[in-house]
Amino acid sequence: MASMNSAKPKTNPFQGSTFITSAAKLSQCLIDEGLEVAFAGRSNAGKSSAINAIAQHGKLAKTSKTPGRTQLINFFSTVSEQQRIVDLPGYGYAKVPLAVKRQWENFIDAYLRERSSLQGLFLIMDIRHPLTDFDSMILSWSKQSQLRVHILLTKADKLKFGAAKSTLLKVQRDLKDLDHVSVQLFSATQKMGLDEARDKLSEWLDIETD
Ligand SMILES: Nc1nc2c(ncn2[C@@H]2O[C@H](COP(=O)(O)OP(=O)(O)OP(=O)(O)O)[C@@H](O)[C@H]2O)c(=O)[nH]1
Ligand SMILES: [Mg+2]
Repeated sequence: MASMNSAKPKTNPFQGSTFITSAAKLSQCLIDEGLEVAFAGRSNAGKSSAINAIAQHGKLAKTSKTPGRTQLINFFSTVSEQQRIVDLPGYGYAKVPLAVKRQWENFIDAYLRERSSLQGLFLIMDIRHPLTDFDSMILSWSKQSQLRVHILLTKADKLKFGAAKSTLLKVQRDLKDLDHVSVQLFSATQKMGLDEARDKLSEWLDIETD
């Protein structure tokens, strides 16, 4: 019998992910077929970096030190164009003109409400600022809409491990009554939590893993 120690490293089903298209309004989105998981969160939280880390592709989704960089909804194909990851523009970035901000936010709202292929949300939070008002709003909306949410507490490398772990426990405690929500630690730079995030995405996108 093969020993446990001989287990090969897991293969990454997201490694071949490619950009498909961007949309600035709902009518420009891809046909609403197949399965999608969208990455949502405050501006600058680390959504695009998380997608790149999961796909092991540094430049798949554009990242930036300047908040508000992702202004369009970007669609990525994973193992097929029917199993997609979607990078949403960040919520709540104050420095864009109010009219532009409203326009993005209406667009994200419409996408979240109307998209039938949406299987669940990856909600990205900077571990140093978890559960902002925006995050709480998304969580209560997702409960009403019966949409699953998986939270990545990202930039975990910015805290000592003990502090990161206690933030994880606190967030889990705060959300213990929400059974549609799960939470994990993550760091795009330290490649922490990748297997756990990939397993959840694979489950939601119906991708076979080894
Ligand atoms: N230390 C550290 N920095 C990170 C991590 N993830 C993202 N960053 C940094 O945080 C900044 C924002 O990252 P993005 O991935 O562009 O954030 P975003 O949520 O896509 O931002 P918007 O598209 O503007 O909403 C960049 O400077 C990243 O390098 C992480 O895990 N650790
Ligand atoms: Mg982004």
